[in-house]
Amino acid sequence: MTITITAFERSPDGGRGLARDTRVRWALEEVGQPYDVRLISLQAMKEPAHIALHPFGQIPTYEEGDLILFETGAIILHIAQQHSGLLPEDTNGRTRAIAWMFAALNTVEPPILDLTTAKIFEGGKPWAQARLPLVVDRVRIRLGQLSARLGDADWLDGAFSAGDLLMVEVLKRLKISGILDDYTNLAHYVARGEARPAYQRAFAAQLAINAPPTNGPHSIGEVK
Ligand code: GTB
Repeated sequence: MTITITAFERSPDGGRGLARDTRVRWALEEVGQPYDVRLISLQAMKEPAHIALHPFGQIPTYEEGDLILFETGAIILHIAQQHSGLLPEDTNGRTRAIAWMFAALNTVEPPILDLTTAKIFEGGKPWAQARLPLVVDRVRIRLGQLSARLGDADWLDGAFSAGDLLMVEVLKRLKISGILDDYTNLAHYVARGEARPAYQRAFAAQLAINAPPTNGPHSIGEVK
């Protein structure tokens, strides 16, 4: 059955892979599932046709036959449950990997998103400079805890899983701030994730859309 995801017509990050379609692309590449991409403008995201797929008017969405999904956590859990390669076979290991998916999205991502908000969207407010250190502290608390748990392991709980995929996706947003460099094992963890061939393919696919070569025509085979 054909899988179709939605992505920004042109991501504001210019192809750095920070928009959340990248994590869905990565999961699909890890399990070897081909997919189509429907590109959508910021305006079309708020129109009824897209709201019918995504109640909050966001990307990515995921369509597969009768199934329509939104929320990257749900999408990646679905992919991981349908195909081997992203969750362990044993029940306890599988459940722990799912716990790491929730940890990435519920515990680690919120302070990191808050940092983006504080810097980019609230940076000009009169109180921004007073608030920023508090926000940074909350990020550092989570990174310290995560760094202690990861230790010198390659992945969070045995083999690479959907939990690692989401954790790497969440952490990589910090690279530009330099904060991640203070947690060497986490910086290496992110680099390990990004070095996976499946991530490289996912990254290249979004880059082809968001930062196409300027010196001549290019074709994006997957885009419909
Ligand atoms: N919880 C949802 C999920 O995990 O699926 C969050 C989805 C979400 O935030 N989608 C964003 C969106 O559609 C795109 S990824 N935003 C438009 C809107 O809400 O109107 C967030 C994102 C956007 C841009 C960058 N960037 O340019 O660096 C990075 C991340």
